[in-house]
Amino acid sequence: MATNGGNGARATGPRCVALAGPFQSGKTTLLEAILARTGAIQRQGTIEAGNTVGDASKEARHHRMSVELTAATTTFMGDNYTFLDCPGSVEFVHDMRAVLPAIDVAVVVCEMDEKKVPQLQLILRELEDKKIPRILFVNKIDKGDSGVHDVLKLLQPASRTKLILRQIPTFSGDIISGFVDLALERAFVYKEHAASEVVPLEGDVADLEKTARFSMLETLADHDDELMEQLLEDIQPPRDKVFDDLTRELRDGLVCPVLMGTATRANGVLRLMKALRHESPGIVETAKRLGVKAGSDAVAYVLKTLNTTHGGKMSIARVISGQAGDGTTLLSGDDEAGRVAGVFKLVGQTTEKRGPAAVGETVGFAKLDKAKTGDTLTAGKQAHPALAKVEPYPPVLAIAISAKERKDDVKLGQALNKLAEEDPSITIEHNPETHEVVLWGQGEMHLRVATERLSDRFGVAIERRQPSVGYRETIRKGVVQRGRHKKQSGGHGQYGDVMLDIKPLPRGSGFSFEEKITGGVVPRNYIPAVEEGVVDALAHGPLGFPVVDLSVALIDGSYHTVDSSDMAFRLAGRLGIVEALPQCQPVLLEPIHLVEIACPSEATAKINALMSGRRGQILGFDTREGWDGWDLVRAKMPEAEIGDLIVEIRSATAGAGTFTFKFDHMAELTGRTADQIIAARRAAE
Ligand SMILES: Nc1nc2c(ncn2[C@@H]2O[C@H](COP(=O)(O)OP(=O)(O)OP(=O)(O)O)[C@@H](O)[C@H]2O)c(=O)[nH]1
Ligand SMILES: [Mg+2]
Repeated sequence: MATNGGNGARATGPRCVALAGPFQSGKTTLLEAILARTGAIQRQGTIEAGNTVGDASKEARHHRMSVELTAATTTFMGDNYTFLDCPGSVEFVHDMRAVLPAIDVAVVVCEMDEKKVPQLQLILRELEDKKIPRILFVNKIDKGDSGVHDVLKLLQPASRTKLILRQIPTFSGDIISGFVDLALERAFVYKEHAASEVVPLEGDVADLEKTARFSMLETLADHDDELMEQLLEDIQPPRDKVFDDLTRELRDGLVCPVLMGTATRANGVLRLMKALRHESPGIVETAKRLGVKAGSDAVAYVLKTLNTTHGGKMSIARVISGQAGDGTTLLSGDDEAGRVAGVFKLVGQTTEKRGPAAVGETVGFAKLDKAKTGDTLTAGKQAHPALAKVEPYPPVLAIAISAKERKDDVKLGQALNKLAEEDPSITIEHNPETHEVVLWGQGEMHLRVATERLSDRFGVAIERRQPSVGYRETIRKGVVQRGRHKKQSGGHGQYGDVMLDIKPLPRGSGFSFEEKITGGVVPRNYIPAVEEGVVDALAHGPLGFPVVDLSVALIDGSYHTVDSSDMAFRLAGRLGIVEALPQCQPVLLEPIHLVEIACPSEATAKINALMSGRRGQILGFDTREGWDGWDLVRAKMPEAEIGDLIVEIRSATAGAGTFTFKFDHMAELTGRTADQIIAARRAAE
């Protein structure tokens, strides 16, 4: 039974811990080390050998990176822990963001690498904003010159809360061979794949320890007056008090403790587990944060829902209150999410059937047909209000896709729905004008993995293309043109005759139709048909694109009492336009968007150059409000140039930069670029 953490007392019961952090920092390797050290697996696999518990999907193995969430449950000193290994790539960040509401604590795995500090900052900000307790784990300290001497100097700028060093490294020559735990005041030497060994704390190391411990205590004392007094009076605070403060200040997000280690050798892993066991909050605190009262009806949060290769659905969920077992019917909002057909313990893709899930546990619920990632599930009649609503970031890159074979069209539609249900950061758009199915996502790899899943998991082979740009055309000059449709073939003929006055309109006006018929030369009832004919013709102008920003007035015409019909007038209207437009100096229009790029300030100059190189018109830049060391660059840019803009922004900002865009206006485009676009359109037709 979980007990209240109180003011520092150890939380108990099942934990749910996210492993987050910048791209490739070693999260999946750390998960592997944790599972090996806690006995959930026999041997620690490696990314290089492709045998880790995380990243078990074909796509992840192939790309050697995490492309989705992995959940794995293990036991440590009698407690149950579920780790959520989150992808580090910004393109898959939604899988991390979606789990945050339901976790007790995040272990943010990072490296002593200046280039990755902006990415670390992004992740820490998200955790800070959502008030999620967090511990930093500085990984890869086996790497030569890991700069670990100055951890705080390098990493503090990434965190708005104070970092506190919980450990200092000890060296043998240039190599880190162990550490001192500053709360325990004990020195350890690392053993490969085994528990570190306690060694005497003496000599220089003891002196270093004193200084480092003092600064740890000073930081803790910022939020504890009693401790501050003890420090001022040179009184050694009791060890329990230090642990209580560490626990409370971590729980309240006042500090971010820093641990370190080497995931590949499982060094520092037991220390991390002990910190989680003794200092991290548990389900009681998390339920409180979410505003869930302890009650009898189960409330659970869907961390991720998956359609497995065998077609079954598995929803990874954490039970926040009550319990849920086989046969429980769960609601999501007012809809039924489904009936639990099996509760599973998850260790990556290995699943093991188990009994009902108790409060705090993270399990797989099978066959919740309607569950989506991020849903709040409730047993009982009354739905619990949503625990969180994590809006995905707006998509930044698109591809147009179609089934390779016509017969797979329906299957493709179903597969796309499933894809979006698993990953809300993918959106699907049907372009009614071009009939394209456009897949929007967070980047190149995100879309590549999405299309790989369509074929591997859902069995639909697809073709991908660049999506069409929303070009239009307009006219620069007016004309009065006659349109006459006359056919005399045997019996009943066809007759429609109109005179159209066509004029350009200001940009953004669209299209207007007016009739100025006098004396009934075109009978009233045929006029709508004329307009329809005009609209038909405007859908496809002489340059190949929809025609906008013009007015058409019906000023004259004639009819035939027997042969005139709606159809004949429609054709006449259409003909008039088709003949008129080439005389009106047609010109191409391209969509221009207002683009806002957020980037670390050191990349601003590069971003400016990048924008100018893509026909962008820089409007200016500002510091990004509330973001130390970041700028916001604003520009107007043609849609055609935005296509893969994100790829270049990311490469200029070590992955940290982002942008948003919104339609601004249509602009005339002439010259070579326009000629090429028109020629390409002709060729495509
Ligand atoms: N030297 C060293 N390399 C490590 C350590 N931990 C991980 N690596 C290597 O770093 C690379 C990335 O490791 P992963 O575990 O996939 O990192 P990740 O954070 O899960 O990566 P993403 O999920 O794609 O962001 C692999 O080549 C690992 O072998 C470590 O402690 N020391
Ligand atoms: Mg990973």
